[in-house]
Amino acid sequence: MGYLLVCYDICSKFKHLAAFMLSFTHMRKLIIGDVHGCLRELQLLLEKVNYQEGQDRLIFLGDLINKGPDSLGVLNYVRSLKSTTVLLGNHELALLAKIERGESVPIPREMIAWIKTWPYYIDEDDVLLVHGGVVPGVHPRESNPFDVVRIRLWQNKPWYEFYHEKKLVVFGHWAARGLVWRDNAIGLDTGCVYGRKLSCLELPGRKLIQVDALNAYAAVEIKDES
Ligand SMILES: [Mn+2]
Repeated sequence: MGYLLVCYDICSKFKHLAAFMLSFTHMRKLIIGDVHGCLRELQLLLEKVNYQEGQDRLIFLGDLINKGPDSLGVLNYVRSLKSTTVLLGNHELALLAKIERGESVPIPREMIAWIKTWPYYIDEDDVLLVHGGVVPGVHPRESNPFDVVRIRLWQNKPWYEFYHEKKLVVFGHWAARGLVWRDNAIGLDTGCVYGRKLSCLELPGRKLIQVDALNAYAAVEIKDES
């Protein structure tokens, strides 16, 4: 029995050591809130976080496009970066819906094909990533993508008031609410396109890095529902 305990002890120490060593080789996850065409601010933010292409992993929470000055510029730029994942936001879903209806859009075809490959959620060991939020009690994989991408309120309260899992959820989409910083939920849409800030969360470590908007590119909508 004592021997087993010693073995267990050594194994668990090794596990910690392995995790510690891995932390040096592991990529940082840099998670970016709603960009909405704010190309210059995005470039400034990546400079500020000292983004290292090929070493860091970039994750965008969706809504790269619309409202701001250079949607296509942002798409081109993000597409040119390595190790990048982009989530669908409601603005990208609306774009894809327009195309489905046969309407013309000012985005090239190959860009649309790329957008169609974006997931509407990412579930990793340390974090669950969505544009809007988590429908209470339902994993995103079992939810309608439109709900995951759009949810803000549930029974008149923020959806995260009903989220009690340990796993951190990082989301965008709620510029009116701004930065949300809770143990298990972090909201990163800090309204850059409205003249506020563009935000990045660095994991591990939960470090927040922000840049100021260079302009207010869009007027705040009354309900800021999009
Ligand atoms: Mn949104």
